[in-house]
Amino acid sequence: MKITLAMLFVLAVSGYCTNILNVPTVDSSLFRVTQFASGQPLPNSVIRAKDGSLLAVQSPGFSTAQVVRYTDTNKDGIADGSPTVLYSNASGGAGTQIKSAGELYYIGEFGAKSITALAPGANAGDPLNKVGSLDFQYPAGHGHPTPGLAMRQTPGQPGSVDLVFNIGSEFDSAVSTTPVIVSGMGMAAQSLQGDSLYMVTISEVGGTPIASNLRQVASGIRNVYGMAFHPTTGDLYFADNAIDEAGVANPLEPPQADELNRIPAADLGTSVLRFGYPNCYPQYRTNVLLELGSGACNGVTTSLINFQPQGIDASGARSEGPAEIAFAPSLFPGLYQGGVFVGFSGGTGPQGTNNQNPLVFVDSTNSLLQYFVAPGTIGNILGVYATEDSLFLSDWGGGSIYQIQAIEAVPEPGTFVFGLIGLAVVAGWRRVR
Ligand SMILES: [Ca+2]
Ligand SMILES: [Ca+2]
Ligand SMILES: [Ca+2]
Repeated sequence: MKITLAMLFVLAVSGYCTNILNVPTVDSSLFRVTQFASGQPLPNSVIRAKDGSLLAVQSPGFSTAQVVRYTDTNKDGIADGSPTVLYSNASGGAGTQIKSAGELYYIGEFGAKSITALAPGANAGDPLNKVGSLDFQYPAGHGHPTPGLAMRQTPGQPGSVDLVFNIGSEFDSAVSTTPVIVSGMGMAAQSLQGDSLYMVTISEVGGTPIASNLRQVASGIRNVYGMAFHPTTGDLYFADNAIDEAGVANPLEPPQADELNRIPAADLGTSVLRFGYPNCYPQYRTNVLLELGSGACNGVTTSLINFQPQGIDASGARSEGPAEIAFAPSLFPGLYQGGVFVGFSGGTGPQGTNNQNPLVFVDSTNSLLQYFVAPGTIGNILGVYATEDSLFLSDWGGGSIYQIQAIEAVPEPGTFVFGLIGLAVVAGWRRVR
């Protein structure tokens, strides 16, 4: 196959970009990176539909929650033009995540304070129809009313899915006092505690979601947004947003480090593990477990790893505010197998720019932590989603979706002369088969 200068020019201007990877920590020759979509209103989260298209939650004006559909017919990592709107709720407020483990999709609607169930139509491009919702009543001034979601098929119950969601903390660094009320999907109103994760089983048989068996699965969390089930063990991993710093300027750093935690599959729904907030937590920068009060750490399940600054320098770059997480694509190189990618929304540093917004990789032993995309590279990495061979990053503030695809095989020797763009081209064309 002959690659012409004209082709290279087209690629150069049409979204191929290897520069968001944290080179040389990351070997960029192992990946094809493309700007899948750009100029979009606050893209937040994506999921692969059954027909291979990509559904994304976007939020025009931070007021309307939408699900839009992208296709990439030639599989070059760049969407086929503007997406199609499949669902739009003008009173939904900003959308958060989109998840599915069966036939229905579930999205978080931050403004409506709902988790909304959407049914696909007969054809992949048909509108999504709202068929139910869980509706939350938060006390005024509640600090963390943001729905984070994880889903799995219910073990031993065909046609049912388990939905895990967070009830974040009412305050920044104190125990929540006012219950949150939930109702919907056939459930009468029930009181939920802040600082907690809950799981509910939802039957999708017949197309209308019916919820049951609502139970608390964790306490002592502050604000969990990113959650994912391990693809082989079924353990639930989640990132917890730590107690905030008092100000944005160094040396005012947060007291607590953001955490990666785990609930073993055997404990999920059978016991309520405690994770320490607000009185037992790892100190920022030192990892020292702080125990505020006698016995505060008794029985606490400690974090797997804490998100500490990596090679911090005068720039103040670091990670702050974990968002979605995803286990590594199964076709990513060996180093990444079994590991977790964690997006960070970041925050404005003392330099006036967001330099706390990396994509962090944690390896399968929870010992290696590295920036896969360095702080300050793109906007707010709220969305991280894995397919078999790709990570999709939703850059909320930057309005873009990126695809990072593994280049699976060693390319033929002749293709080396084309450099990185050449490799990307070859990988893209091979994939069209
Ligand atoms: Ca394309
Ligand atoms: Ca925080
Ligand atoms: Ca904790």
